[in-house]
Amino acid sequence: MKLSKKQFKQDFEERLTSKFATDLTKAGYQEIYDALASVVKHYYANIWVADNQYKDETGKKQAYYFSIEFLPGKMLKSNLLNLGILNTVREGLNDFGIELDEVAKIEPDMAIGNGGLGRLASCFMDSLASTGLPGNGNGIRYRYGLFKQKIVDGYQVELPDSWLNNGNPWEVRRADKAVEVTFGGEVWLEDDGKGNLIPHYKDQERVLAVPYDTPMVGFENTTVNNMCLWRSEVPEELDPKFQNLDYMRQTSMLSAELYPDDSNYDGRLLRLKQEYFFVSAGLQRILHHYKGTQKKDIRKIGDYIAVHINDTHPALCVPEFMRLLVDEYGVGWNRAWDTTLKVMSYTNHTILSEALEKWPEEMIKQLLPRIYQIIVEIDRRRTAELLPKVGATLVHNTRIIKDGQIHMANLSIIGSHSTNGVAKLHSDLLKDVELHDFYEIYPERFNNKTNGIADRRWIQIANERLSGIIDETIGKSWRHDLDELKLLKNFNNDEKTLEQLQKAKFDDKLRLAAVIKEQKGITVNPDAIFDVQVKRLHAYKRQLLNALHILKLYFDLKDNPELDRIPRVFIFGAKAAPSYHYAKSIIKVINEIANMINNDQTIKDKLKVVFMENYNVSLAEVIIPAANVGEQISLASKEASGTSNMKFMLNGALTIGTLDGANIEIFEAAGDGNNFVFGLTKDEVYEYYRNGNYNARDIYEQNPVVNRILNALIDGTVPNIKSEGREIFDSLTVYNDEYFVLRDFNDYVRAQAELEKLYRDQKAWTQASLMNIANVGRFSSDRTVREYADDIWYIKAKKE
Ligand code: 475
Repeated sequence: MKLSKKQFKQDFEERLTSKFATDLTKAGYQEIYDALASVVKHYYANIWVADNQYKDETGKKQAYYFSIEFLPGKMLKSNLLNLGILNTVREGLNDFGIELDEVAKIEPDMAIGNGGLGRLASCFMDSLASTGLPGNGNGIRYRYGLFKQKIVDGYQVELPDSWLNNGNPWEVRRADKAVEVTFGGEVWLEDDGKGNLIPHYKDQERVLAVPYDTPMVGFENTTVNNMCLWRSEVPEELDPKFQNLDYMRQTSMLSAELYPDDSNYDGRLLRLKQEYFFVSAGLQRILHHYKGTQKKDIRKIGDYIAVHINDTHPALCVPEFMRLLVDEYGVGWNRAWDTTLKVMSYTNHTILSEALEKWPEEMIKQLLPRIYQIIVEIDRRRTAELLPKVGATLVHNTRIIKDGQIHMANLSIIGSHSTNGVAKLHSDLLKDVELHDFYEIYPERFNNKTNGIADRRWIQIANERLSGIIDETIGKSWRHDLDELKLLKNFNNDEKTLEQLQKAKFDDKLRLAAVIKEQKGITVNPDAIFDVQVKRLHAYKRQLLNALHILKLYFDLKDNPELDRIPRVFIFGAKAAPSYHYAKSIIKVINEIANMINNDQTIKDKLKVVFMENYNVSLAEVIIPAANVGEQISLASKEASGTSNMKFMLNGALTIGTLDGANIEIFEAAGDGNNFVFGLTKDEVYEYYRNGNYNARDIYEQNPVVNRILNALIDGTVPNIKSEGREIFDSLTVYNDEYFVLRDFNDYVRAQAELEKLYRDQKAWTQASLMNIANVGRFSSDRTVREYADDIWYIKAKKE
């Protein structure tokens, strides 16, 4: 949009006064932030209205991304950037003596997601709008987002994240669009005399679902999509039977809290209620809108909407859509089923067995009696149809209802036309191993969509310095098309460019060093290699491998203080699920290793270890630009894709990583020699599984380095970790090291040494860094959502 500085200043001052009856001399940061957000909202409101009108009038097909988590972080700068007014506003505020970055800090992170899956959903939201694609989000407006992490005496402590305390200026409550979602009670079918079976209900519990819309503003275009988040409330007119406080409590619980677990299935009733709540509310709204604005034949709805099931949490979309079509809109079963297949698509985000969602049949029957009937019917018809075609074994292996449980992945695959993994390797594993039986039956449904990241947030906002240098070097076209970064390759031997890249990295390291000092009181050397591992804490991601290597470097220096080593700062950021005991023990151990090393005067600043508290999107925006090295060291086959790997690449960090997830595609894109690869391959891991011949104890006993490091965990060398040290020691040496940490240790040490060697040659290092940046284009989520649009959703971008 066009906006003069003068106009902005006037709008802002007026808003400050009209909203808070104050002026610039007296306003506090909260007031300044609220007034600013309100002005920004005013700026995009008209674009939003116009785009909604455009969508309604053209009746274009739209996609709806159903996700139980979103992780957008802060919105202020992102909205300013996308509106094209970031600099105008920054300068306008400067004239008033106000720093935009200080104002931006007031905004709490919107953290209604755990990790990769939620952040990916938010990258998609940004990319859909920015590529002009009509694609909307649908989720839950949790009152409390992901817990805030504190580290106390080395342990993780969880505090509530009450992010809505000061209001949320971006959202719009749409009470007029509220719908009801019902649970429990009894249902029976009666013939209506014309041969139709009509469901009748008794004693249902009713919950009001109120939508809150948050605009997703496209980058310098005219698209504004919607992220709809549902809040649960007590309906105004209630059956007296339900009018009690307990009911009120239960109802508001539905949208009270995000489940803080990542990659894990938790079979609690409340979770199932949440899943049905936002699925039912979202689909009802879509159908109302379709009937209301388009007045088209309901039987044609498959031509106008696509619904995406982001992991299995929204899998109830399949039976709920069937219920709405058949029961509420009178569509015949077969037609409804064909429509459901056409509308639905599904993404799998993990092959970890503990994440595979399944619900006891009895629970679904009690909580969602009509949905249960529909699932039974889907399963029955499918079994009858497929038995003669593919035989009993395949049918049995892929049934939705099996062993008294409803298998949500099976439901998602069977009830949709597309199942995708999130990186090539992951999608291959789905086809070849994890979902092989489904692949045999429905090969045409399987496809890959390698993840991507919203590059606007992860470089234009997070790394203005680097962005500026790139502008100076190759012009600004990359800001609209990340592939244009390829032009940087022409400067791979240009001393000035290389120097500027080094300087930018150094400044970003200074910025992070200040944050580390402030948060942890630790002084780090900006000339050291900043080596970063940030992601959820999980055994398969092997933060432990990193920690063991740090101990090795420490012992090397203790044995030989004169050793010529490039100083290193190891930086961790990770939340552990509150119920994940082992992960929390690893946090404690890393913190105590950090204490020991940081307080050892003989080590000076050759080695520092920092565990940053409360890793979240905003902290990532400071940490990742400052990284020289990104750690992507999961056990091959376990990390479906990873997305921080792409963020590091974009910011010119070199990756040390295994051949897992999207790392493989990153290594290939960046070119040989520009990253550090180590460890078992997926095939080698599977070979061990087949043969059962891995013996971690042998490595402990035979490798003196490993021996010494592991002993340090239990013999008091690392102080204050008595039970946690023992727990980890045992997991490796007694319980045979589930994630092959010891098996990959030597090769990791080798790769780390190579990394250090390259770092000594700053020119060569910076060239490798440049090659990573230059080749990152394909990891833009703009590319990813276009693939979803073309291959899965069949939606078209708006022409500007
Ligand atoms: C993968 N979350 C990453 C990322 O595709 C991948 C599961 C159950 C309950 C709550 N959260 C989850 C995940 O499974 C998850 O975040 N998976 C991650 O999805 C995006 O890049 O490799 O681990």
